[in-house]
Amino acid sequence: MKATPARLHTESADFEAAFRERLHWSAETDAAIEQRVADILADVQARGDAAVLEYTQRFDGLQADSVAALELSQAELKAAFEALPAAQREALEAAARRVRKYHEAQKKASGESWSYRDEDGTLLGQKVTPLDRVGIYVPGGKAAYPSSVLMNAIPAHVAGVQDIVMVVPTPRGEKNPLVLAAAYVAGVGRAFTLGGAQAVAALAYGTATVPKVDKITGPGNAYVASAKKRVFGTVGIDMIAGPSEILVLADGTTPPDWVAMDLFSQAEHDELAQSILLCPDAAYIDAVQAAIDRLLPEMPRAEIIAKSLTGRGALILTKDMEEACAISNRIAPEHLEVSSRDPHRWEPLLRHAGAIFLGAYTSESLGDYCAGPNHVLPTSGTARFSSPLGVYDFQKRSSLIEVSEQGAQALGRIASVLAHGEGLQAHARAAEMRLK
Ligand code: HSO
Ligand code: ZN
Repeated sequence: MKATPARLHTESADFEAAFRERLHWSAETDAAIEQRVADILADVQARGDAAVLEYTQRFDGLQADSVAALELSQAELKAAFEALPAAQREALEAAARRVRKYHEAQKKASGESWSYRDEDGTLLGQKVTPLDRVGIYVPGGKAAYPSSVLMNAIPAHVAGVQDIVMVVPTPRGEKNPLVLAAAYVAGVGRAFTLGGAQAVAALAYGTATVPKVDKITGPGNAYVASAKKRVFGTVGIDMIAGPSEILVLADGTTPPDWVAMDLFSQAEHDELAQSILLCPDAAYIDAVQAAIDRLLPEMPRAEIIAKSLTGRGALILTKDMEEACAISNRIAPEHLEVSSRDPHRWEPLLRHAGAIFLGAYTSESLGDYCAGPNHVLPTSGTARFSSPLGVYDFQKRSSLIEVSEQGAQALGRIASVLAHGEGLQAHARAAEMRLK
């Protein structure tokens, strides 16, 4: 089996066309899926638990007498944690500690209320409050990631969310012990073995058993993504994530094997994942391709990696590191590794990326599990306008305004003029009545 990413050279005449062709990504929606999801949402909204139970039996082959019987108790989550091998228990706890510490710092830096007073005593500010209740969707099936349980639940917990409700599809009732254990470690309050559009519907509308939440976060398949889009507005959602991506910006000083394995690490997620290398050194690009050829046969997921690298991967030769940074900004990757001896020289040039990993030792994989920052990141170029999942996704802000008697004089005159300009008499008089 061969993994042959496209070889591109910025100086060649067809670079622009080849580059655009490689980068092109359409999150095309399948009309049949859209229709089925719309039907499921309407059905759950109308019939509640009964509909949820039927879909769970039909799609997950999971039989139960009631939705209540599909709830996992705290005791079961705890038991799953306690039954793990010590190494897994300790790794989960160590990861959780680091993720918690990072998000606590994030809350301190940008998630606290603030206010100031004008000279006339008027108080203005912003009050930050956590959401009351959030739903976390955890995929089951081929991509069941305990680390994602931590990455969703911990920031919610740090934000101060009281009720964290997890749903996880559990085909034929086969539970993933690490997922249950991660839920325990992360402080998930309630958990249900439900999945698909029916689980999203249950969280968005509420049923007799599943509590209605204020926001739903977490990745899922095409049905889940479509359901999240449709319930947006009834509840909040985090983002619609596409396949994973990594871009390595290399100056040629990192061992090529390290870079090859980092490219593999995202490619192994999904045949549609995208791994790209940008480098000004042609010999180094050859060395990375040689490492790919040598290491691929060792990989259990070689087939997925080969499809991803050959179908969507690219090794791009640039004029220099400056040009590599400029191209990286055009791509706005989910994960950006600056594999350089001098990463801080390039970091100021990098503007669009979900997460930036500096230096040869900062494998993206460490960020996926335990460095501390969130691994739920904007994909498909959306890092141009959006941010990692964070404490702020589980908070909201209210403006605070307290106008003093003196402040009402100055503000009243301004408001009155503008209100008359808009032809809104009641507005004008409300302001004028408070003038002395
Ligand atoms: N790289 C994935 C997250 C993940 N990796 C979970 C391993 N487990 C998306 O950022
Ligand atoms: Zn990953």
